[in-house]
Amino acid sequence: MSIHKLSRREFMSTVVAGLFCPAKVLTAKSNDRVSYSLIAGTGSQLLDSGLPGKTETWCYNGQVPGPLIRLKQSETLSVDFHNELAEGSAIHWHGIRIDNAMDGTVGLTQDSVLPGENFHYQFAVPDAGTFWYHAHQRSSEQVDRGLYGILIIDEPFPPDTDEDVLLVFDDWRLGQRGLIEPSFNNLHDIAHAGRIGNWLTVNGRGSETIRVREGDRLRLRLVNTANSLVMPLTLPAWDAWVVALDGMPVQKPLRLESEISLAPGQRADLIVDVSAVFVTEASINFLHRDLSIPLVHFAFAKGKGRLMHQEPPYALPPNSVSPASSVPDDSYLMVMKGGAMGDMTQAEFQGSLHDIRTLVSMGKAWSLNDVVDKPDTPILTAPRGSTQEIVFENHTAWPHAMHLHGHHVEVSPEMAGFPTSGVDSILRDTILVPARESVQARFVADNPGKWLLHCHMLEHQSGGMTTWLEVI
Ligand SMILES: [Cu+2]
Repeated sequence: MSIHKLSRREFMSTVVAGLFCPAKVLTAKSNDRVSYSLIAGTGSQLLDSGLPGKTETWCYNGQVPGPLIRLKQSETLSVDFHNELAEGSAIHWHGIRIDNAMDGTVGLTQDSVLPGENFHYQFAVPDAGTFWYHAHQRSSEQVDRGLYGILIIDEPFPPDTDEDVLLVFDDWRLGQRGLIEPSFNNLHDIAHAGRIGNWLTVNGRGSETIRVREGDRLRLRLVNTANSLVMPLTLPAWDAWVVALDGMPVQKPLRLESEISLAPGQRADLIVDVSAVFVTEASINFLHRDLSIPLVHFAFAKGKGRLMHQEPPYALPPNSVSPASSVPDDSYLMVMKGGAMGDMTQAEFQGSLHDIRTLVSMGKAWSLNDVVDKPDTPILTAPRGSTQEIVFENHTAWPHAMHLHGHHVEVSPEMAGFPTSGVDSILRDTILVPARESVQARFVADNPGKWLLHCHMLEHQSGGMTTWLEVI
């Protein structure tokens, strides 16, 4: 199913009023501890699709995205989670270098939080940046239905900007009556590009409008929460720099031309200078085949930006991530196989070898080193403090967005999509491994525990592309 706009209605300010207002979610703030309450349940929301009625969702506190959680670097986040869904769930804090017991991975770090039950998450947030949280049980359906939200960790001294703008991009597969089309985890989606939607939203609605003035310096926080859609986004022809990727500051701001691409789970923080208002229209567009779909509109307001910058922005202060050694202690080759037009003929699943036909009949289509789904034992056991290298060798006809929990990995700027940046390396928690290509990733295994490593195209994860490693 291809992406298309079902209607081209302009953003209406009245839509905002139609959104569910969150219950009082920030329950307390004391010294360095910030408390929130998140309730997973059902909701309904206007997605501006042009189809009648609201879309029924699964969500946190009645809204998609869920409540924005925001605190300062080094503070402690305390979240009372209550599950009012009809099935078990848990919350993963994507990109946070977190205490393992708080990682929210059902079946690896915690038990499922069953209907009616509670779980208390509490952890320090070591890194400033743009992160997100989402369900991590049957993620391909739970996240797609809307169980996600954004987590912003502020720097002690944030960069001097006129506006700090959050833009959360998602795609939805809607049926005729505007309801979420329920064919989750069908084999076609699993074995191809995943569940690609037919309707795009920004911040939970059909489009977003940002008021800007000439001379404004904007910080844009872009987040791709889609199940499987890689999003190439074009920006207006203003001066723009990438200052952070997946929550981690880049060594120096990377000058951006007109486009940035985000794989599922990835984030980018940009500094954009509104240098000219003679253009009557400016927008952020999603590129799909020959379509350029405007999702974010910039509306020009009178006046001048407070800053009127002439100089490029400074780099954000780095988070304290240990640099990987140039010579890794261990190197692990991860061969990725499967999917349509792939060469997987057999693989191990639940301790037995199966041929591809049998695997497909069980909804499995992908393997990592010839193993489908996470094995009983970790693929590697890393001594704490060692530098580990993983070489992702993609033998499939599809790109994969590989996400490691609990750590960020270093990749070369070429492999991160910034070949001419002049920086040594780029830190990410989710790396896009292009079809039939290889990517080397290195990291210091300094966070003890059991960590999932999986494709963040959630249908691929569900179809077998998930494994785990342990840091001891
Ligand atoms: Cu994948």
